[in-house]
Amino acid sequence: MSKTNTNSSKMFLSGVVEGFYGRPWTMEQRKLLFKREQKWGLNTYLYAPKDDYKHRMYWRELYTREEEDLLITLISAAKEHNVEFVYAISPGLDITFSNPKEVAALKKKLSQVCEFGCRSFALLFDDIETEMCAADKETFSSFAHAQVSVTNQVFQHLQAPHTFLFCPTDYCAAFCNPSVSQSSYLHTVGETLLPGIDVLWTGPKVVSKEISVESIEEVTRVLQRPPVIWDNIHANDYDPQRLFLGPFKNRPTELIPKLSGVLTNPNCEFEPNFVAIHTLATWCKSSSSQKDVAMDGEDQGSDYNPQEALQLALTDWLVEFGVADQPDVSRSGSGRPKREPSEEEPMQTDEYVPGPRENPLYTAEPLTLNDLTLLAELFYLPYEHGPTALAMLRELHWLHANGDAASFGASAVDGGKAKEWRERAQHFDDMCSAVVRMFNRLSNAPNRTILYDLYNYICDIKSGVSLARAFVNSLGGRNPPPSQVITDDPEPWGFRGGLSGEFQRMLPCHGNRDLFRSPPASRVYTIRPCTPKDKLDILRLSKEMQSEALQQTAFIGDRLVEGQLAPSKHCDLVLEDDQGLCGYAFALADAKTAMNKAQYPEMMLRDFPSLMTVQTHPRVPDPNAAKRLIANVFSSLRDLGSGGVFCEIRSDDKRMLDFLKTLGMLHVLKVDGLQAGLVVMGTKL
Ligand code: GDL
Repeated sequence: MSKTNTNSSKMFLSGVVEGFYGRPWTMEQRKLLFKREQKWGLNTYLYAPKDDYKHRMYWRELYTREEEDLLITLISAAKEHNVEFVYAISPGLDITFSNPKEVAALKKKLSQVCEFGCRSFALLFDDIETEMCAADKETFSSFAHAQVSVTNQVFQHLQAPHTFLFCPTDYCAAFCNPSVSQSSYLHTVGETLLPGIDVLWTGPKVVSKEISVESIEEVTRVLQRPPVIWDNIHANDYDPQRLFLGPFKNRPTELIPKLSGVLTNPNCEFEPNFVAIHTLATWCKSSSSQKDVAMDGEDQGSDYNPQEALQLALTDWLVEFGVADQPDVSRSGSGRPKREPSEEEPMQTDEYVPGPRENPLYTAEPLTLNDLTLLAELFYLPYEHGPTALAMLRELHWLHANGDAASFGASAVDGGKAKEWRERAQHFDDMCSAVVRMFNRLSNAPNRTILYDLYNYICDIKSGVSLARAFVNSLGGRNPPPSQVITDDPEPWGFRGGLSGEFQRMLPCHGNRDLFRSPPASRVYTIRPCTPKDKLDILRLSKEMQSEALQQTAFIGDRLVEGQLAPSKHCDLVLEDDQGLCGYAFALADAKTAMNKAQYPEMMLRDFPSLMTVQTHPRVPDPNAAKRLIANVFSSLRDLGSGGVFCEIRSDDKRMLDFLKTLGMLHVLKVDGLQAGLVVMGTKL
């Protein structure tokens, strides 16, 4: 694709930046990328693998003869496919900008790559210390001046490279101090970087949810040139559990004539980038960009539709899954044996043919477009789950919050609720089955290379979904399969995530980010330890929330609120808003210490040894405030070694029951022999 841009006659750069941390792609993968880029109309590849030794850490080192051969082959492969190979170097970790020897080393390295046939270059200063060394401070008035000085010298040394890119240290709006328009760093870059050099920009953030036309106009003014977008929308190097298979999205195509290019820095795994790159290509080809050039910017709207672009990409990807391959048999195992039966000589092969009363041979079900759509929806975009994933989360949340309806049934109203619960549980189960089916078909797909790149992720989601399904079954009174039961001595997949998972679970807000469900909080709340001065306010809130009738039964939790029992360490928190105290949560790590008789069954206390009492005033509309309060207490209980916690609720305290169910952090426990008028809700920690 060679598209002109309204600002200059330069080619609009479109394609891929291999700019992520971790294992770089192989030469073969890069060649396949060039082939695909050409087929889809993309024109640029920026070579910038962060963890390649000679790109960043040992940037001064020249390439050996063997490396030279590999790079020459790669650069000419790009040329064969009409893809501009841009060689990037990241000297920022340790370069002394003011030392001429350092600048000479940089020039020498790039000259070497020039000899390999490369005509386009980039200097990257992302992700480095912003403090200059003493020697540089003596020479340059600012970090921007230091970077620009070296970049301009290198640019001139290379004598009119096709493309030359500069990645600033402040490469997104969030990094600019105090703002894009007032950033002295960006102003220096804009004013002093030579006009032939383009600047890379990731948008409002490192991983930008949206990139608006206004934001690009603003940065263009400061940089005095339209930027080339380095798009991290599909990058997954920051989280080993995430993969992004959703479409290129939330970048209006009206941006195209206002940019110098867009390069996507996608997932670390090569094969799953089929969607990221295919949909970017569709975006670049969309009519709004063509029209803008052809029709004098007349706004006719865009014909880019992310959903349609995704379907186009998945349709093409499905074909790839069907292509049998044998990825490096010597290293990674055996290829799939051919099993086409021959009618003429059936007995001359070594193939096993089952007898009449033996097991039939296993035949793999073919993967479908629906399977791939489901896969993409489960691994969608950084700020958005796909529609099916969202529906599964919503259903699970509802089934959990209304878990007690599963055992209703006496009255007509209850019966209706129970019916709804069972129907929705069945629907949830069906959605889980579809995930497992998709996993099985993917595992049997002939293309093992794609499968192996996806395997860890699909295995992880299958296990996550299976656990959720077992949980819903147990809420509904159906037994989960034995392997999924959460016991005192679980298998390692019952406590997922390793040490990092442990850390996450201990952080107060883990699991309550509600990134995809709740609107952002509109008021400011404080959660702090309770002090003796809070006592009256706590009692007032507690009394206000309970009617006279409700106060007749005395619970352990009441003794915590009234101060007759001391809460465990760090398990006494209050919630405050601008009007004062509006909530509290107290807990006892070992509830047994407060019991003078066998008030609760031993079985229950083994699983849920701790007790919590919680209250928030109805003037707090944001459930997240209460969630955070409770999550903090859970975290302290975990620190004290507790594996579970329960709350006592009066069965006629509908407000509290509804409130706790809405939070979705506790579920009603079915406990035999509870005193009348008491409901207990609990959760494992
Ligand atoms: C970054 C890094 C990039 C990394 C990405 C996502 C730029 C300019 N640099 O900040 O190498 O892959 O985040 O983690 O984006």
